[in-house]
Amino acid sequence: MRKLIVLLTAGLLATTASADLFNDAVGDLHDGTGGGADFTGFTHLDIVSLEITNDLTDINFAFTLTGDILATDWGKYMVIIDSVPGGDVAGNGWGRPISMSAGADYWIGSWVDSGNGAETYSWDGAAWNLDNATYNGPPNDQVSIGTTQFTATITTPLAELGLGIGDTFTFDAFSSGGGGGDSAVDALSVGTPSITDWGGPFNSTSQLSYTVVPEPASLLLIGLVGLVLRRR
Ligand SMILES: [Ca+2]
Ligand SMILES: [Ca+2]
Ligand SMILES: [Ca+2]
Repeated sequence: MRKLIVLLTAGLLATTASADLFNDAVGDLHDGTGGGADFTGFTHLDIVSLEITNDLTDINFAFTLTGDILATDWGKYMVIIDSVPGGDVAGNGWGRPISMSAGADYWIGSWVDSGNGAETYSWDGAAWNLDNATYNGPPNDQVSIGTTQFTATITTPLAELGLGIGDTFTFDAFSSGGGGGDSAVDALSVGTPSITDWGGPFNSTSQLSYTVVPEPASLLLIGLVGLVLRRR
């Protein structure tokens, strides 16, 4: 029994440690060659990675950037999600020139300036609706953002993205500037420049996916209960 538990625990640690970190190339911003904008000085827009984690109620999207996001104080960090059939094939919650042609269903937009903030949106089949914002009062304030010098982490309940344990969704993540028409200066799904000028556009054909897992403690408990039942 003890050996089984040890094996089970080791297996769980192995599976939970790997699948949730999505790396991007470093230095993959357009450098102005052939025209357009030179983004290479904006290292706080250069995505290094996105780490996704969840517990039984919440999901966290943690961006790591090459440059100091606090010193620059104007970066925008966004996540687009395709989790159910249908969706918006041409746009997103912020009306930016960014799309996911497979059909986007949810959008998270965040900003690391003006005291930081974040919003979540959902597509209702005809339009994008703002569901939560850090500046709203309850119950429409179910999103938060935490920052360090090189990271921005957005947290929202799974339910606010229509997700439950066991669900798998496709996603992409982006950085951008403060102009309403600014596109995906960096996209997690591609390791080469995603756009050559601020206006883009960028359409994501991302194959990145994440499965909402039970938290390790719950998994272990389920496993142990299973073992006990089997032994009986
Ligand atoms: Ca990058
Ligand atoms: Ca969809
Ligand atoms: Ca990229």
